[in-house]
Amino acid sequence: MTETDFDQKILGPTRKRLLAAKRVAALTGAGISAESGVPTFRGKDGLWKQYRAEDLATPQAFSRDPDLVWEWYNWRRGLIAEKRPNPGHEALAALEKARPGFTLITQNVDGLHLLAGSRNVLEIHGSIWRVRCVNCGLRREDRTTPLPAPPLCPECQGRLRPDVVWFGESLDPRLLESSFQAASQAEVMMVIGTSAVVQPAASLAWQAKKAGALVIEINLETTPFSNQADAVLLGPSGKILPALIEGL
Ligand code: BJW
Ligand code: ZN
Repeated sequence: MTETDFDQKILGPTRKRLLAAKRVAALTGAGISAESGVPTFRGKDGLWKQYRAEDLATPQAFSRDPDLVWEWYNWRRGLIAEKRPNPGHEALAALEKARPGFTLITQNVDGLHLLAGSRNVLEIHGSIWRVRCVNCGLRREDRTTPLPAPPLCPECQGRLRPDVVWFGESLDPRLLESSFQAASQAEVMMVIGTSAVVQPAASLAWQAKKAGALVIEINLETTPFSNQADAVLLGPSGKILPALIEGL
């Protein structure tokens, strides 16, 4: 199939529905940042192939060895600091400008959606650019890279941790509530660059489908959600998203 065929036969009908919808939502995962050079978690070159989540992304790991956890987060902060949003992030920022009823739910902690100009962003797994005190709860942005490991709270000298959601931890109930609301009310839901295996984030895709949205999945490969999607667009999000919003 030529690129024009793909555009007309595959994207055409989906684009029409997307452009006609007033309430649109998107759930993004690590795949949307892959073309910016940010490593994904699963798959052949994913972080979990090289590192054990149990050693680095659980509250138990942080209690056991905060220096090790901070070493890993400092490495990732240094890597992400140099990355720029790609055309996939930019297309979603443009969609928000054209459709004020657009909600972007992201599992990503890299901040690249905000850097691309998206404003209505629910960062449900937190942000790698914020720190939080395990003792007094102080939370603030800190882009110093690297941070001294382990950094201490300026208010109470307690230990600071990355303000991200680790396995076994609850997501912020307000963010989760807003996300389920957006998924339930969306006429069109896009599920982009996520393996759709981590809960409760993945269930947002199922929720949108259950509530009657047209669900468009964009991924390099199929996922456990694909057979529920109304359209599965296989390819890089940095190419598909700009094509999808053309004519906005
Ligand atoms: C492209 C592309 C391109 C590539 N274009 N596409 C058993 C059953 C059900 C649930 C559980 C269970 N056992 C435990 C749980 C709960 C657990 C869970 O879901 N585990 C599953 C893995 C089984 N969930 C939790 O613990 C959550 N909390 C919770 O449930 O609280 C209640 C509770 C409390 C106590 C006990 C039990 C429940 C919290 C989850 C937190 C996840 N945290 C992380 C780390 C964040 C911080 C950090 O970054 O450091 O979040 S893990 C990691 O996975 C990260 C991601 O946000 C998340 C999702 O990954 P994502 O984004 O989907 O990335 P990948 O790499 O998986 O996929 C990339 C995709 O992109 C692939 O499909 C590629 O094909 C595609 N792609 N290039 C388009 N160019
Ligand atoms: Zn403190």
